[in-house]
Amino acid sequence: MLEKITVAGVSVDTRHWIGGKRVASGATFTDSSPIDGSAIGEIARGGPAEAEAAVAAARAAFPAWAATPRAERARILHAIADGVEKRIEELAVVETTDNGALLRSHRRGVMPRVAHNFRFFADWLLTLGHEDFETRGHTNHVSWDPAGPCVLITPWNAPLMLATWKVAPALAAGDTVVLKPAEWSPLTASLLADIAAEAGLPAGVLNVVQGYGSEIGDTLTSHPDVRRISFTGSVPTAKRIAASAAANLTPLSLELGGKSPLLVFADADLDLAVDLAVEQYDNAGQVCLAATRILVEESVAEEFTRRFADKARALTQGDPRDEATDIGPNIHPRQLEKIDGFVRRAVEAGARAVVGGERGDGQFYAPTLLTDVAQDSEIVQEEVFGPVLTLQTFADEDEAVRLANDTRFGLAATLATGDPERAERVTARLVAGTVWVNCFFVRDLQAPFGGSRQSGVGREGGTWSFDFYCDLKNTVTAPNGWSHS
Ligand code: TXE
Repeated sequence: MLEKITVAGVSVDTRHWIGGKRVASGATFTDSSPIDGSAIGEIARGGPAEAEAAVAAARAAFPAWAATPRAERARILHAIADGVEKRIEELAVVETTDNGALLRSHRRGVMPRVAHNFRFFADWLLTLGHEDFETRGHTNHVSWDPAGPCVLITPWNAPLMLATWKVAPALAAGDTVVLKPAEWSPLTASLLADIAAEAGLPAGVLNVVQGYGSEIGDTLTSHPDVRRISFTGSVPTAKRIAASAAANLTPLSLELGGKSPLLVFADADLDLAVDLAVEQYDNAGQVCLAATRILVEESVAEEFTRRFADKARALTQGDPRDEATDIGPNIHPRQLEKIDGFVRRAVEAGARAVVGGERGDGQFYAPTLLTDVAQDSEIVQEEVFGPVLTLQTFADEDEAVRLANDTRFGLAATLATGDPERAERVTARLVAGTVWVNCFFVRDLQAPFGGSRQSGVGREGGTWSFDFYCDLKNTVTAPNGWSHS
């Protein structure tokens, strides 16, 4: 195994990062690019031994990091953000090569947001006030104590973005971290380890272990020294992690999938509604928040569908490094098989592909819109995680809400309506962690983020992140302090 590989001109270390050192494994796995299916390189394939070593390193580094003054922790987080900003171009090209998402959005949107994740939680840490109050002359002092080593397990659809929006608050809180990136997109986590070390983050505070979740995951998630587990990924894996964490009752934050609705009312600005719908193909549909179920009021359904189809057919699919590309490839041949299977079974069950409905060359799937789908069908109920949307109609507000809420998920919902009162009424009845009204994907780190039902457990963002990554402690002191008189 080569210790370092060159990816789009950038040198990337393929080994784990444990206790401030690069560590190889005997075994490796091949990382491939979704752009053309070519092999990028061999990556260290961790197992229980590396998981143990990483947790031990995080445990050893914890007391000193937890005791580091907040201002110093914040300074180092800002230095990491500086490092990210200096390497935006490198991070963007490596991420695009690794996961196939658009280079232009990595360059201009995602990587600047990665830096912002560190700055935001560094600043928020400094505003986090201890609280004092009195009970019958006794003082209560509520403090935010660092919790300990955290295991952070992340997916491939937005690798560095999702990793850092866990890593940054955990480090800010004074916790130490074992990060396990997805095996389909392992590279930018390795670059983050370099950046953090250059920024002066002490050895062992951030550890990165590579490998298959099925081989390394259980050791991490059942480990008695791990104090928090934050996971973004699929529902079945989340259930497995929850079962494994139950051994030690380790607190979990789970950000899972969705089957979010876009509700288009007849009073909506139809052009806006069409734009919101087309936006759901972003990242080739591999977005947990995507509103993949379009629900349209009957009276405007035909016109909406016509305008949507025109726009969707005009999208450019191709090389994600090309500025003109709207939709890149899907992450992996297995994901493509999965998408194709969903669409084929839906069509066999009577669905009609108004747009797309088939694979393209290589790892591309044509942006697809399916109509004539039943509410209880697989295609309406299950997350596809590809550029596949369904369209259903509704007669009135009650039916819209009933259809919108009728899945086992509750991550997000988007409304297109020209009536503010309707927006308020409908929003109040929707089961969703985030509701967007006449907009989509506007995210602020101050806001709580997470899902209801099987879309997740817990919320992260702003104070909610510190709620999760800290142990809250209430200290009660007697009225006369230390003396008995
Ligand atoms: O997810 P997994 P996969 C959904 C989406 C997609 C499906 C499958 O529907 O089609 O999940 O994707 C690690 N212990 N989402 O198979 O398995 C794994 O190594 C500990 C939605 O890639 O959940 C990776 O790092 N960890 C989602 C991470 O879990 C384990 C984003 C996610 O992989 C593990 C991704 C184990 N036993 C997929 N097994 C979203 N919410 O945005 C695997 N992992």
